[in-house]
Amino acid sequence: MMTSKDYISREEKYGAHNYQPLPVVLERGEGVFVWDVDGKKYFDFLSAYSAVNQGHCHPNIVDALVNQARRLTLTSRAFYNNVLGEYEEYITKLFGYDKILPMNTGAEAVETAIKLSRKWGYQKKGIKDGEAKIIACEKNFHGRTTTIVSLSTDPVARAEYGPYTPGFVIIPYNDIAALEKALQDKNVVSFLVEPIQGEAGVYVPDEGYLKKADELCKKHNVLFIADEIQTGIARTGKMLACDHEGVRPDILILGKAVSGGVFPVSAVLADDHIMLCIKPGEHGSTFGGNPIAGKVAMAALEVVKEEKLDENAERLGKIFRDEFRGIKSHLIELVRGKGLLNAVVIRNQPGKTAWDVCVAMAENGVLAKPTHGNIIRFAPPLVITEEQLRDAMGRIKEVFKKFE
Ligand code: IF1
Repeated sequence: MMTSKDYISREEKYGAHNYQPLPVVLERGEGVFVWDVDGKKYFDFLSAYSAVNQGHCHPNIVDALVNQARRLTLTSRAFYNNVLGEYEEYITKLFGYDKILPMNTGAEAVETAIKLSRKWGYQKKGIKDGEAKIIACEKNFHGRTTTIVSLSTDPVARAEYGPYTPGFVIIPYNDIAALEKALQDKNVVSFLVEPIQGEAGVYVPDEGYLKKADELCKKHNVLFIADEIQTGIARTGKMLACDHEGVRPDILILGKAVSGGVFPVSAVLADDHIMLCIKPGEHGSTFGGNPIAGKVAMAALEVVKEEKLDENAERLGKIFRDEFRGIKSHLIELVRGKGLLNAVVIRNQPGKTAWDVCVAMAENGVLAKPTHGNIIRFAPPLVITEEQLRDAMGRIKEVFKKFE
């Protein structure tokens, strides 16, 4: 019989050390719960970084996966398949865009948006070849490719991966004046932004920031690109975080929960005058647009609509923040977030760091992960009920009490 320790040391021995997981070995999931190899049950308050919004192993999504996998898994885009068009029609109508370009991972979709906005800049704005610039924000997180880490300001994600891709202008997040200044440069083609900065620690910008930024982009004929890979698909209480301010991005990037975490599916959405700047052969992917991805994504998005996960996230998010703000603990510096994307900033003390809190919460049946040393992200699957949320909150409170 393998123990948890055996599983962990095997990963340590044979796997690259590019992660440092909490010492929990999971083997099964259902809804908001996961179970470890010893049969211990946990609330999952990470949801695979907001990929599992629909809950673990949602039967409708798993059925879509299995049924399609038995018929046809992959054709490549060298041929048509009978699912892709159905999916394209479904998702473009759902989000209100002319076209989708299907990819697999979030980083690939961000790369696609970068390439697409540059193409648009050369073809539609008449920018001289090789001179396009893209504005991005400090503390952004858009993925792990060499180009994307080139616009990162986090040394952990970026250092020693150079030489870096040029053509990015970095401005402070949530700073309209800085954006306005950067937009004076005529070579700017797009502004790439997270509606809420996830990796930075769930940093919610001031109300009106996205709206104002979008207006400024329009005024300067610059594309507003929203990376909704983490904030999208009902996580923040609306289908898209941009919906809170009535903003419609020129280019919308989706990933993670588009598939309910069942399969890698990402998407770039835009209207024809932008999307058709890419011609046959100029971009693609072996797996992008495969029939499993299409069926899985349609099933996953239907679950979001049928189960009204946006409304649930909005309502339970408020309860979560109220309850947390009611905890009397000098370890808690502040609680912030929107919908069910929340973070708690911890005043780290020796033996009472965010990591220690997460280890103690795991022992008490709640899984969450520290980031940047002192921030804990709380993002349960959106299918969580009020009763389950209150149960989990009780467990979290016990941990903070213990640390007093
Ligand atoms: C890791 C954080 C979450 C993303 C946004 C693009 C991507 C991501 C806004 C890339 C990915 C991840 C990936 C994961 C950790 C993680 C994360 F901690 F970094 F911030 F979610 F909270 N845009 N986010 O958040 O998507 O290529 O991974 O599919 O890299 O360790 P991907």
